[in-house]
Amino acid sequence: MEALLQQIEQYKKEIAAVEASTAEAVENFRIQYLGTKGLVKSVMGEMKNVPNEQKKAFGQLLNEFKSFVENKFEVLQAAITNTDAGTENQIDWSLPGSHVPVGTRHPLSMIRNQVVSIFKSLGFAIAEGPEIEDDWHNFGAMNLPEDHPARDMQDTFYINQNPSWLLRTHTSSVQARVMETQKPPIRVICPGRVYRNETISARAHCFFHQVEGLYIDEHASFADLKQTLYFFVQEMFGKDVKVRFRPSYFPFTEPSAEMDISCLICGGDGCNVCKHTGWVEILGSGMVHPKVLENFGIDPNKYTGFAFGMGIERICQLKYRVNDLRLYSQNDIRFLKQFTGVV
Ligand code: 2NL
Repeated sequence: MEALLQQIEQYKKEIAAVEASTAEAVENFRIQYLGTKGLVKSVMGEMKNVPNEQKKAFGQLLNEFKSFVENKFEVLQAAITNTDAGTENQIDWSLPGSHVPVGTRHPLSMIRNQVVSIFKSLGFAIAEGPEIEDDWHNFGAMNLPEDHPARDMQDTFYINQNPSWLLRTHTSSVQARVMETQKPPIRVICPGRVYRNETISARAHCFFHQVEGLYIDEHASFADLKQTLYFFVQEMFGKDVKVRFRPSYFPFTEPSAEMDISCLICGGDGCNVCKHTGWVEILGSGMVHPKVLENFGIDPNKYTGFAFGMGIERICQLKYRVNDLRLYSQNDIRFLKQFTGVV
């Protein structure tokens, strides 16, 4: 009996001295002393060798010992829990922040926004309309005869379920809706996506983006058209840019003209982009055809108008030298991240 009491005192000293700084060490302590094959269990097993009259006193002693070990275990566990909480929640304010990638404006959106804001500064309003159109707003009202090649299935996407619907081939359809619902004077620009049935290549795509403009008032003249468009290119490309007008043909304007600007790439000396002419085509324009005005009940003897249309991709190609139309819709981050200007 005496030997056993001394042994327990010895264990207590040992246990009191145990240190455990990791969760693993604390668990080893539990297994070694409190586990099913641990020290406390084996000491408890000594009860059977104790004479009956001493069982009560000895039982108390053993219970005390067990509590002592359990207490030590709790102390060890509390110590590591505190340390863990400390490392997990402690914030190192000197660490660099985590990088949050920021997107960039799409180059076509940037150019469109610039074009729009230049015409806004001249008092033009922005008009938008549906991409799925009917024949009248897209073609008929625009003075495109029934047999015009632009109406061909080859060029225009018709909706299978109802071939009287189509994907608009230009944003003139939006201006048609403006003339339908508003009276002159009219000053609108219509940015938007348009569709043509083309085989996709570097130089052609089945959709692209346009900005068209329409100005209708009493006494609107070809001089107004020229001055408006000249102002636009100077704002868009700089004061040094030169312009020239060439006679052209569109069914919805008469007379019609295309506008060229001096080549931005070579400054007019001649390069691949301007095909060594020093000039690049930038937009189409003209005086609104009297038949188009009549289609909307606008008296061509009282009102005249000018209109123009330009391709956003074309301007983007000139400004940023993008040489493949497919890049605009491939969503390749290596392409898109190169346009970092804020417009
Ligand atoms: C081009 C040529 C043009 C128009 C678009 C237009 C609209 C109405 C009436 C008359 Cl409502 N004309 N739009 C006029 C001339 C040319 O676009 O090459 N676009 C990319």
